[in-house]
Amino acid sequence: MNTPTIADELAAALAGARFVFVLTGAGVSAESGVPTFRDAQTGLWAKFDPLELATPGAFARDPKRVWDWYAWRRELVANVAPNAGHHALAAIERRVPAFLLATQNVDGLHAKAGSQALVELHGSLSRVKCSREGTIVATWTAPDDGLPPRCVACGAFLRPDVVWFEEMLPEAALARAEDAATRCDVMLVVGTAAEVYPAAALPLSAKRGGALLVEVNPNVTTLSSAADFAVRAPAGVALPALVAAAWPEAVDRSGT
Ligand code: BV8
Repeated sequence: MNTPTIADELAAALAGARFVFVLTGAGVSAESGVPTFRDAQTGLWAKFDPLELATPGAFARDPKRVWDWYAWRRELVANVAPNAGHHALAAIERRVPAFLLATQNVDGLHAKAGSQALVELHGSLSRVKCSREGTIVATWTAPDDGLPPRCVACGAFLRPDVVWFEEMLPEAALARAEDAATRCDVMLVVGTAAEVYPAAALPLSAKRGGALLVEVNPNVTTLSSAADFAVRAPAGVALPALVAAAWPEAVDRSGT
C-alpha cells in the first residue's frame, strides 16, 4: 500500500495541536493479525453472533462456549505484536502537550506499544474476574469438566474482564474519555465502524466541542460525513504518514 498524501492543513493542525484525543477500534489491530468484528470474511462476527457470545445472557446460557471463545481470543492476542499504527499513536502522545487514547479494543496492544495516557473502555482480554464478586483473578486451573474455572472464594464461574453488551462501561474510563472529547482540539478516530455506544458518541461530542475530526479508516463509516478529514488507508500506513507529515524533522527515541 503506498503512503497516503496528508493534507498540509491536517499536518499543521496535528503539529500545532494542544490536546489530541484518539478513539480506536478493532481496525487498528487488524494489521497485527487480530480479526475485527464486522469485516465480512475475517470478522469474528461473520463466524459468531456477538449477541450469542458477548452478553451476560450468553454466559448464563452457555458459560463453556463463552469462556472457550474468549480463551481462544486470549491465546490469539498473546501471540501478536503491536503494528506501526499502534507505535505511531505512542509517538504522537510523546509529541503533543496533552493526549488521551480511548480504545474499544481488549487486546492490550496499545499498552504494549508504549501508549500511557490510555483508557480501555471495554476492558481487557488479559484480565479474568469472578463473575459474582468482580474480583480480578491472576491464576486459575481449568477444571476437567470442561466448564469455566471457578472462583476459589465463592465458587462462581470466572469470566473475562471485558464489557459485554448490556453492561455498563467502567465509569472512570468513560468519564475520562467524555471529558477529553469535550476538551480536545484534534480527535483521531481510527479503525472503528463507530456503531457501538456509548463509545461511538465520543467523536460527535468532540465535533460539537469544536475539535477537528479526523477519520483513519480504509472504508467509509457512519461517522465519515461528520469528519473534517479522512485518511482512507490502513492504520499501519496512515498513522505513520500522519506523524511524518506533522513532524518531518523529529526523530523519536523509538525512531518512529
Ligand atoms: C451499554 C468487548 C448501558 C467484548 C464490546 C439494546 C440492548 C442493550 C444495549 C443496547 C441495545 N441497543 C443499543 C445498545 C447499546 C449497545 C450497543 O451500542 N449496541 C450496538 C450493537 C448498537 N452498547 C452496549 O450494550 C454497551 N453498554 O450501553 O450499557 C445499557 C445497559 C443495559 C441495557 C442497555 C444499555 C456496551 C458495549 C460494549 C460491548 N463490548 N467489546 C468483546 O470484545 O468481546 S463491543 C466490540 O464491538 C468492540 O469493543 C467494539 O466496540 C465493537 C466493534 O466495533 P469496532 O471496533 O468498530 O470493530 P468493527 O469490526 O465493527 O469495525 C472495524 C473497523 O475497522 C471498520 O470500520 C473497518 O473498515 C476498519 N478497518 C479494518 N481494517 C483496518 C481498519 N481501519 C484501519 N486500519 C485497518 N487496517
